[in-house]
Amino acid sequence: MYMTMRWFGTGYDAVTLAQIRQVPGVKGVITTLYGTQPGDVWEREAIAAMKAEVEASGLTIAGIESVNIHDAIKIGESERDTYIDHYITTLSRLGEAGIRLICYNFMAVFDWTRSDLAKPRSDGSTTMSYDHQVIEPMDPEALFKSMQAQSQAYNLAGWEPERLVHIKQLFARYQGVDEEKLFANLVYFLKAILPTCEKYGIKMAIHPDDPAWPVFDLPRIITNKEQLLRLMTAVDNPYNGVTFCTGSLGTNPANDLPGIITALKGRIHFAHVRNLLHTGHRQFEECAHLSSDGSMDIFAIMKALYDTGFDGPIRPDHGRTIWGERGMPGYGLYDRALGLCYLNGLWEALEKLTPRRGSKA
Ligand code: DNO
Repeated sequence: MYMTMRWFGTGYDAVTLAQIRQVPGVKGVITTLYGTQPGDVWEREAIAAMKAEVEASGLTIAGIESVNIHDAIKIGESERDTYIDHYITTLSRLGEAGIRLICYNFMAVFDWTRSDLAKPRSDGSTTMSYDHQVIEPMDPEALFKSMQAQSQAYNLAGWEPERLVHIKQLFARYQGVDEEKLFANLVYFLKAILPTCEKYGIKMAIHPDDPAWPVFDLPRIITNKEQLLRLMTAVDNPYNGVTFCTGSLGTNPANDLPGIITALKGRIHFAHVRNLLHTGHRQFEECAHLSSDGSMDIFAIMKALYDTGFDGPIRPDHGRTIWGERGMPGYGLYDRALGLCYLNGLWEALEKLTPRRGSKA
């Protein structure tokens, strides 16, 4: 595995590359051109500047999270081919810059959803949490406003204000897009872009839906093992792969995370590893990465990744807000750095206990 941290870019992230460089074992960052909108063609100069800045800090760009997908592609509207062409141009430019991993999602309207971005925990930290009973009766616009209000004035990934001011129209455009249609649109998109991915060696890694059930009756197509395998089979190409996000798939306690990792062997191109505490039906809070702080067996997850030969980028995911840090909800430095060290420790133990053939351990 290749240890990374997510970094949102200068001007967007409270954490600096210099700080990330000092976290033990970090080799690269996962970043994006945060100022771009879904559908934009990324400028070569902007890609080059992003790369130069990261490399000057002694790190690499291990992948992009995300190159977001325009709603016309998800909905299957007539302009989708134009936006797919834009996506292909962006992919080619990223490929020319040596970038080989793209994380994206195919969620309708909203990216990840939470009811509270700063819920106090008994350990004195605050954390992001979700309660379906709070979300479901809300008006989608109210949810958007509540996420904005709690964002500490940061731009939250996937909650671009530019797009979401048109939330009513967006919902109307998704009328009639059921799960089958959304899935077919995803397959159409992947088939169109994969020749470019093959040309540059770019691995596409779909991020699962977060949470793993429908919100506001919008269709959800990437929530469990069956759906992931269906996608892997429908576009059976090694460049069509998965971001294995424990925090998203793990929202549903019925998902056997190590089992899904085993089933996806060879198709997991990127891993987000973090823990959650289930607090009720469709209710959870984010906790420390340590297994005993939440509901997941993080050792078993890391072991499944190790045993299936995972060798892609991995990153700690959302952290609690601790030690008085002020930062983007879920993306402060301190708790993610603690999580990262724990993941490194588990991996070192796995390597030393069961060396892989050819491994240095
Ligand atoms: C939230 C993230 C998501 C994720 C996208 C991937 O913290 O997990 O915003 O990056 O869904 O496209």
